[in-house]
This record gives sequence, structure tokens and C-alpha cells, in this order.
Amino acid sequence: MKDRPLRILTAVAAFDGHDASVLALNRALLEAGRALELIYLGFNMRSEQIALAALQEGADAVAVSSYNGGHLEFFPHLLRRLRQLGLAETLLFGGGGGTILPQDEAQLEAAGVEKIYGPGWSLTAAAKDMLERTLAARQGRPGPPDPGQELALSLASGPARAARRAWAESGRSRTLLVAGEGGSGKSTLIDELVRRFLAAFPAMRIAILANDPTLKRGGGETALLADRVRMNSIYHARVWMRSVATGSPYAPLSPALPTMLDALRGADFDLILMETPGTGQSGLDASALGADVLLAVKTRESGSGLQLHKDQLLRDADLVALNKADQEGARAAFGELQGFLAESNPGARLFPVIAKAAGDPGLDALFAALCGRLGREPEGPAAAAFPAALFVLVPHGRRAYLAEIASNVRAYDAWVSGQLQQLRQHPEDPGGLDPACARLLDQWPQLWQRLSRQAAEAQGIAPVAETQSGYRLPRVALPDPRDKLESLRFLLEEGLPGQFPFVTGLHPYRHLRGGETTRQFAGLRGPEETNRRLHLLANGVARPRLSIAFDGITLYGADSDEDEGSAGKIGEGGVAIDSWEDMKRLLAGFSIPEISTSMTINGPAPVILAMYFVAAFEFERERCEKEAGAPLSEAEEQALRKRLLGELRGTVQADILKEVQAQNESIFQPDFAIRLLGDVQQWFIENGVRRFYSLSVSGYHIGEAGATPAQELAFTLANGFTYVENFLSRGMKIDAFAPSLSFFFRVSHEAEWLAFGAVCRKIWAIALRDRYGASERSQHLRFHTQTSGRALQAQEWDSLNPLRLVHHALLGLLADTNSLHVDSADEPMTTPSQKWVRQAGLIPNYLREEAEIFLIQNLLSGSYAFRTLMAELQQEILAEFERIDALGGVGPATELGYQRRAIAESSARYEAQRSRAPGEEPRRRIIGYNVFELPEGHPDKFPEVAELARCSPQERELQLARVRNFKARHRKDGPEALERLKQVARGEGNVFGELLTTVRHASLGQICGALAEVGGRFRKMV
Ligand code: B12
Repeated sequence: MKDRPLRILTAVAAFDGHDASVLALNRALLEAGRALELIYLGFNMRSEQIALAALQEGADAVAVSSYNGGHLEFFPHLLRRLRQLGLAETLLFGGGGGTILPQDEAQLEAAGVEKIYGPGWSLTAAAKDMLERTLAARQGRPGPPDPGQELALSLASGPARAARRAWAESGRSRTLLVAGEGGSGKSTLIDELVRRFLAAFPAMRIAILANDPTLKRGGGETALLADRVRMNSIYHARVWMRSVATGSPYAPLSPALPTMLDALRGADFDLILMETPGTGQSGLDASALGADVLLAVKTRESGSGLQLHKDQLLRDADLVALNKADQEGARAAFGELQGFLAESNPGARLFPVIAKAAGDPGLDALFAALCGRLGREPEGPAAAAFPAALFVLVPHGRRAYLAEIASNVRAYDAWVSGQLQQLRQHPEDPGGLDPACARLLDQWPQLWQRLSRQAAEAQGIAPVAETQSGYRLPRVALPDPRDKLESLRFLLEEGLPGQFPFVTGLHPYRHLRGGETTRQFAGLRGPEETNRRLHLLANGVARPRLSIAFDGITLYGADSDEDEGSAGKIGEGGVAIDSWEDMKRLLAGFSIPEISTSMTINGPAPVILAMYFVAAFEFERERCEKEAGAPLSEAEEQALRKRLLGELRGTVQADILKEVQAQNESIFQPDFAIRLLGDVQQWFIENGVRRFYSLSVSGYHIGEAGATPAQELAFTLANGFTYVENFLSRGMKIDAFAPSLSFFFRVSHEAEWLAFGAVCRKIWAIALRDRYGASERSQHLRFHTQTSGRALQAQEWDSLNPLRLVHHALLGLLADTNSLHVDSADEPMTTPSQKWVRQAGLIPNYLREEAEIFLIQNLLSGSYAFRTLMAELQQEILAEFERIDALGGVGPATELGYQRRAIAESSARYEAQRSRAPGEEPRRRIIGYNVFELPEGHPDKFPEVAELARCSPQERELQLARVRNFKARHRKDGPEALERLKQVARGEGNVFGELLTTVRHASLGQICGALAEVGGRFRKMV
């Protein structure tokens, strides 16, 4: 008999979305050549949830990655929870790159963690080691080989029995089989049904058996069991879920299912839901399972009438759900299904549902009918109405926007080469040129003269800069006007700085001093400590540009006191903000109208932004009252508010699409989250907020999650165009919002970074001009750049990372970025300490003030290498636009997980390339990491980190006390404010407008909880 495959459960720790390593680890485990069933839980998993899943899944080992700090508290808490559930023998593995220091590693292993894999381990080696350790541990205690018997045993275990005793209701188990193709949304639908069952029947006990296929890969038979990722409702005392592998590649269902069903029935579950694997279920015989109700899940892709006639499941089904009913074409599919069922299975009932939406009426109707069939409640209304279109990200008529933009850009290039060809063929007769080109050429000699002087003088800048050796360099290097062909090429392909297509930059002349471009990311410990860091960074800077990092708890819209096991994460990796009062502490001592503040916050962005606005207002009010020596009248307050709104400057990231695709900080159902974002922008327009960017469309996180440069740029620009389409569809005018959009990219070691700024500015400008008819200001693509953190290494970080940083910063400046953050050399281990922040902050100043090349603004103009790279990168980006277009645009592609998969594949490739297999040449050479390395144990290999930015227990206690105190003070007014907010969110009102009041009465966690009740919680994706 075959040995039972190992069952390993992987997850990312609570309030942590760093899943790049665990996703690549999953792949390495599945490719390691062993029989394995891998259960993946997803990111942001609390220790209670992980331990419960380990119990229910019968896991031999649990592997958790933790990057957002607090590991010294989190892992021991998880170990305690595992032991409490009787899982003392389940091995616990961990990793978190350089953030888990060698001394932490030793401490955690001494506390009972089997092994922490530090930055010296490649993922392939870590996976192999984990499997060997797990196998060795299991050999000492072989369990029953049959998964059904094993499930029965775990159900009979102490903790499971104790839980069952607490369950009140008993009766006959009913079984519901949910069948449908892969991608039809079965897991989402099951989760929504479970949520409704739990709410409607307070004593009902539910078990779920989710089947997934076993595949042959990497020399072993393995299964990736990831249904838990999609499910939010299963971590509940009355729910037991087991992920089941089919056991062999061609089996439609696990042969152990009947024994498993018996075990669950024996354990008195009231309702057992079985989910079929979806793919490869051609041989599925549902009748063998004796289900009481068969629910078939279909989508518009389920096929035409002919296909339907071949589908036995549809003939047997009691209920049929047409999921994703909001998609174009679903109505027609509904009609076909209706016709088929009327003819072939008249007893079945059909429901159009949108499982992803919160409180979908179609799903409510299906639920009512299901209750009826399970003998619980009368059936609902006989007919289920087809839903009116819900939230529409991009209207159907404009769905081809990305393909159209790609052709706009290609058309521009074709027009340029046509013009150049014309001039090449008739150099003396430019009359055949487009009149605009002829004019450009005509004016060029004078413009050339003027550019060297007047434009520069207008900005108080000398047009010519002198080097220390006495060379007189032009600030903008331009082609000789006598060379007409080259002049026209330059003007059309690159443009003068400040002129379409803005390849050489948005502004005619850039200031020489470097201070303007820096915007260092800061956030550590409590609000006061971060405030001190912000003052340090702003010291001596005329108009400080702050950039705030929030801790994991804040990023997930929770309160510091929400989860005991994650208390160690308070103030780690960013500042802890629970209420508007914390925001005020954070900004103390700054003159708000004089600063510009960038906030890296996404899911809870509207709430944090409202806190910022309220804190800013309170500061100004206090200042005015102090000056006047009296409280402000209502009219004065109004006037102050109006003035301040026009003055507030900054950016809030708020880019939900890239959260779903890469950074994993979504907290609401994406459609609802994007509506909130639109509310902010609408409110800005209506209330004269002109200097605050409501959205920073971010590629950085896509890149750091593992995307190639071209993927990062393409996905990000595509996201940007999607927001444009969405805002237009809400009736906003392009020139009212386009200038408020900004972008955020990474720079790293790949050659493509030499051309990224130029290509992105060009694509944006052409699209905004030619497709959207936008003004010149709207055609400007403004972006912030940050050097890549993932390119930095823990090995010899103090001497080697600075080399990388200077190179990356150089590329950022060559791209004429509008602002730049240079990472610190100690980035792989901790929030940057002061010494390394200073070094990082001064790198751009070194490049622009001490080094001389940046005296010339358009250093790359005319270079063959630059132009070749531009052409290649542009081609790759446009091809990616077309791939996304073929999937229906950014919204549908994101829902399908296209970008996530593409990023994860590139990320795993990157890790494999940098992996150091003994005796093999690495495919990606990284100095000091896989080539030119110091020997193991060398004192300089992992230099000590002198200053760790970790929150002290006292600071944590202070934060906990503050949030508890805030909630206590608002016990009465808080609930009323939250109720009002929910009303606005349910209706058509502007949620941001209401939030400006709500934040004065409720904490971040309370507000996000209330909004999630209305809009639905985010459902993770693999
Ligand atoms: C990539 C990255 C991101 C990406 C994450 C994308 C994603 N989907 O994963 C983005 C840009 C989105 C991001 C965001 C943030 N990040 Co970040 N991020 C990193 C970075 C650069 C690399 C981490 C990584 O994934 N490396 C790739 C892996 C494969 O390699 P590795 O880390 O060397 O790990 C090796 C081994 O340890 C082992 N391993 C790792 N994990 C595990 C797990 C198991 C079970 C096993 C067996 C092995 C194993 O495998 C690797 C093999 O070589 C680090 C800094 C750094 N250079 O390490 C910061 C870092 C982890 N981030 C940090 C922070 C603070 C954040 C933010 C909170 C910032 C903010 N306030 O907004 C956000 C939070 C995001 C979130 N949702 O939680 C801090 C954490 C600081 C701390 N703990 O004190 C770091 C250290 C940077 C810094 N110095 O500030 N980040």
C-alpha cells in the first residue's frame, strides 16, 4: 500500500502580506519529488486560524513566513495554540528573510520551532530540508494510511470532541454536493452559503470537504489544496473544513470520500458540503456519494445549448447557480440554461448569482431554496430575477481601452517614422510634411536659441553649467538645428523637456539641488517616535516631503488591540495608527500647509485620509485660535476649512488594483473599495482639493512581489488607464482628475530601468492626448521612484548594498523621476536605522551635487542604446496590454488572477535564478550572495545590525491603552456614527464626506469593520 502523502500547511503570518517567499516555497515543495499534499492558507493569517486549520487538515507540519516583525511573539503564540489543540507533534517551520535575525532564530528554535530558514537558504534547499525533517518525524509515529480513517481519528481527538460537546443541535446530517468547472467560483459560493447558514441557524454545525486534483509533477504525486484561501467564513467554532486530494491524477474524486462522509456523519455534523475538484471531473458520478442536494455551478462560459445537452450534472442537479451574472453575456447564458432545464430537468431551479458581491440578492434566493431542499425553511420566491448590472469598473462599450491605447501608441510611432521618411526622401522640400512638423522645423533654430536662455532664465537657472574643470555644458543637450532630420527625430520621438511626448522629462529645466527629489519612507514604533524620525528627515528642508509607512495592523484596517497573538506587530515596519488622535501625534510640530505628505495606505486609505484631514484641520484651528486669542466662530471655521482644503498637499496610495494583484492589503471587496476611491476623488473635485493626489498608481509592489520590469510597468499603466475609465464612467471630466493621479515605480539592476521613465511618460502622454483628448497638464505622467528592496541582500549588507543603491538611484535620476526614495543598506533586516537612512538620503544629493554628469538634464537623449531599449520595452508593454485586453481588460483579468499568476511565476524564476546549487553556476549573479562570497562563519558575512527599530513592550502597552481609552470615550457616540456611515455606504452618498465625521467618534478597526459589513470583506486569491 502507498504511504500516505505528507500533508504540509503553509501560510503568511497575521497582518502580513509578504507572500512572495511562501508562494515560491509552495512551488519548490511541489517540485521536490515527494508525495505531498500542500494546504495553502494565504496571507494575513492569525495564529488561531493557522492552528485550527492544522488540526482540521491533519497537517504533519506547518510552515509560516513572517516579515512584518513581531515574530518573537507570533511564533511562540502559534506554538502554544498548536499545543492547546493537541498538536504537540506537528512541526513548525518559519522564515522571513533577514528580518528574523540570527539571535531571533536561535531563540525561536529553542522555544520549539523546528527550523527557521534565514536568508542564507535557497528555497529549493529549504523545501528539501523541510520535507526530510517532516518525513523523519512521521516515521516515528505512522498514522493510518487511509485519509478517511485519519479524519475520523482527528475528529475523535480531544479538542474536536470538546468542541462537539458544546454544539447544541443534533439531527440527521444532510449532504450538499457543489459541482462545477474550475474557475466557476464554487469556493466563493460555498463560503457565502456557509456565512448565511451560520447566521440563520445559530446551532448548525457545518463540515466542508473540498476536493482538488492530485497531479504528477517534479517526480512525485502532489496536490495543491488552496480552497481555504478564498474562504472567509470557515474559521468559526461551528465549521470544520478538510481539503481532500483526489489521490491519483485521473480520479474525479478521492476514493476516501465515502469513509470521510461516514466519519463526519458520525461526528454529528448537521450539514456536509462537498466541493468537487472542478477540473478533470469528466468521470464524476455524483450519485455514488448519496448527496441530498446537488447544486451545479455554471458561468457564462459553460457553453451553448449543445454543450449543455451533454452535461449529466445539469440533468441531475436540484439547483443550478449561474455565477458571475454581472458579466457581459451572462444574460444570454441564463436564457440558454433556462431553456435546457425546462426541457431536460424541470424540477431544478435556476438562480443568477454574483457570489463575490456582499449580500447578493440572487444568492439570498438560492440560499432560501437550498434551505427548503434541506428541509429547513420554505422555499423562496419561485422566480429569481436577473440582477441589474452592479458596479461596473469599465463600461462594456469601452472595454477595448487597452488594445486601443496600444494602437494609439503604435499609430503615433508610425506617423513619426512616416514624417522622418518624408524628410529623408525630400530633405530640401519639407512641404510634404505634416504642417505641424513643418512648423516645428521652421521654429526650431529660434527655439534652440531661446531654450538655451529664456526658458532657463525664466526659472532662475543658468542655461549653461560649468564643471570644475571649466567645461561649459548645456543644461539641455540639443541636436544641431542644421541637421533637420535629427532635429525632427528628436522633437517627435523624444520631445524637448516639458514637451510632448515628454520622453526627456515633464519640465523644461530641473533644479540642480538634490534635496527636492527625496522622499524617505518613515514609520516606526508609536506616533511619537515616527514624529521624531520625520523631524529628523525634514531638518533643514524648506518644504518637507514626508512619507509615512504604517504598521501591518493599520495597513489591514485593524486596531492594535484586535489580536493577542499579533501584539508584537504593533509599530513594526511602520507606525501604529488607531485613531485620528494618533494621527495628530504623528504630525505634531509641522506646519501642515507647508508640508507635503505621502501615505502608503490602501485598503483603509479613505479612513486614514479622513484622519489626516481632521488632524490637519485641528492643528490649524488651534494655531489660529492661539493667534487670535479666542475660539473661532462657525463662519471662521468654515473659511479656515475652505482655505486648508486648497492648501493640503500630498498623496495617498489607495491603489486597490495592485493590492489585489501584488501587495495583498485589500480589506474590502474590490468593487466596493474602488467605489470608495471614486468617492474620495469626487469629494476632492467638489471641495477644491487640488494639491492632494487621491491615488498613486503603484508598480513598486508589483515589481517587488516578483514581476519583471516590463510586467510591472505594463500592469501599472493598465491599472492607471482602468481608473481613468472608471472615473470617466462616473461622469468626472478627464482634466478634473487626471492631474491628481500619480505613479510609483521601482528601479533595480535590470537594463530596462534605463528607459522606464521615458517609455511610461510617452505611453501616458499619447493615450491621454489621443484617446482621452486631455489637456497638456493631464498628459503629464508624474511618478515617484523607489530603489528595489528585493535586490538588496543580507550578506555583507553594509559594504555591498550601498553599491547597489547608488546604481539604482542613478537610474532613477536618469529617468527624471519626480521624487526618489533610496532604500537603506540595512533594508533586508529592519526598518532603516538613522545612520543608514542618512546615507540613503544623501545618495541622490551625491549624484546631483557632487558628481557632475547631472548638470546635463537629458543625458540619454539621442543614444542608440537608450532608443533601442525604449523600443523593446515599449513593445513588451503594449503586448502585455493586448494580453490583458484579450482577457476582458484589467478587471476581469485581475478576477481571474492573471496578473498574480504572472507575477508569482516571474518571482519563482527569479528565486531559482539566484539560487546557489552547490557546484553550479548561478544564472543570476549576485555579488557576495552567490558569487564572490565570503565563507560561512566569516565575521563580515552577516554584519550585526546595531540599531533595531523594534517597538518596546512599554510602547506597545501605551498604544493598547490609548486605543482602549479612545473606544471607551466613544462608547456612546461611536455606534451612532458608525450606523450613519453604513447608511451612507448603502446608499448613493459620498462615503469620504461622512468619514470626516465618523473618524472623530470611532477607531480605524471599528470603521473598517462597519464598512466591510456593507461592502463585503476581501476574499483572497492564491
Ligand atoms: C518584497 C518585499 C515587499 C513587497 C512584498 C510583495 C509580496 N507580495 O510578497 C512589498 C513591496 C509589497 C512590500 C511591502 C511592505 N513591506 Co516589505 N519587503 C520586501 C523585501 C524587499 C523582500 C522580501 C522578500 O519577499 N524576499 C524574497 C524572499 C524569497 O527571499 P528572502 O526574504 O531572502 O527569504 C529567504 C529565506 O529566508 C527563505 N524564506 C523566507 N520566508 C520563508 C518561509 C518559510 C516557511 C521557509 C521555509 C523559508 C522562507 O526563503 C528565501 C530564500 O532565499 C524585504 C526586504 C528584504 N530585502 O528582504 C522588505 C521588508 C520585509 N518589508 C518591510 C515592510 C515594513 C513592508 C511594509 C509593511 C511597508 C509599509 N509600511 O507599507 C509593506 C507591507 C506589505 C504587506 N502587505 O504586509 C520590512 C519589514 C521590517 C521589519 N520587520 O522590521 C522589510 C524588511 C523592509 C524594510 N527594511 O523596511 N514588501
